[in-house]
Amino acid sequence: MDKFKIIGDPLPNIPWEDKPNNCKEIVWRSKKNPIIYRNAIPNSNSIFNSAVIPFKNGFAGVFRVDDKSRNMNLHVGKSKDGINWEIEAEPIKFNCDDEEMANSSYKYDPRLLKLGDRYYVSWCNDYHGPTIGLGYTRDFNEFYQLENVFLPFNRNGVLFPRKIDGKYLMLSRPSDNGHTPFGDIFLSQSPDLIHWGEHRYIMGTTDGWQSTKIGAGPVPVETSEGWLLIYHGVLTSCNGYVYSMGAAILDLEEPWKVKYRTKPYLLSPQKDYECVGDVPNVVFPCASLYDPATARMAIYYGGADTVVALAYTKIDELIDFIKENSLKEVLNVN
Ligand code: BMA
Repeated sequence: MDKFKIIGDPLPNIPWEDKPNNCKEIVWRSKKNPIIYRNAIPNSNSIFNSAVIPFKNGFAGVFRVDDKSRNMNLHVGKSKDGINWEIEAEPIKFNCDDEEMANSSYKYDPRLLKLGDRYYVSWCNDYHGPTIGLGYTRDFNEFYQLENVFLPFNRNGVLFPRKIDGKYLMLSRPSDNGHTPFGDIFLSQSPDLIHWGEHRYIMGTTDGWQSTKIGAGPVPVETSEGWLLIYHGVLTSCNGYVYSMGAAILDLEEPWKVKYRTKPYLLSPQKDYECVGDVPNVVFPCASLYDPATARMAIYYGGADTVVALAYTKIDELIDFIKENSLKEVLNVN
């Protein structure tokens, strides 16, 4: 794969299924979907919107588990192949100096990222309303919780995989205390992962599938064309919100500048496990694995707030698709 440069460690054991011959889509679903069912552990009501990452010779993950009392919490999972997962029955207990922060009444929608020898988890954390929680682990055994990143209300906090200009970067979507009927993606910067500022607007809603709100999905992927950002977009139908998946390419050095952004969605709720569940019509991407040598990418997404599903794409073909199918009127570079 030498058309574009994709930055990242080799991942020859990435889960993969070739695109079916009759498939014309740029992103295609796993035939094994859903890969995690709602009742995969004894007390789970649902398992969805979860994050995975290469770990040792296989994979580790932080999973959103809503239990049968409908508490939302984070659980560790391990897998040899990225498809069959063993999820721990008990939620993660974070080591944390601040008791109130540690005992937040809910944690959900995790993202995962490796920086140095630490695996960072960001999630939506209750602190007098939803905001962005941040913690790390080195071994998926002991977890440490840091200060909340922002004031409430905020969701969809996603870190960048490297510093830019000496600063850590995080995407987020300021929101309200409920099922927010608005939402744009912003970026914030920090010298130390504690103090955040220099906030920049990245992009907002447009029309169709992304007309109500948008939010960052998996950790962005660095390529020679810019940062590849997969995100979710929401429209409001007569039946409620509909969550689909799209993608954008952000400027490498100034990622608040949007170079391209898909007009059509890449994946929308169409299969029964995306349309039927606790919250119908939700496709919600939270993580991706990729192999730079082959450009293969596996995207993990929640289906209908109930199950975890998997889809695939080729990064080089996806970048071409985003460029060819980009919105023109709302970009802020070129
Ligand atoms: C958002 C979050 C997500 C969820 C989505 C659809 O506000 O709660 O976890 O997938 O709504 O219900």
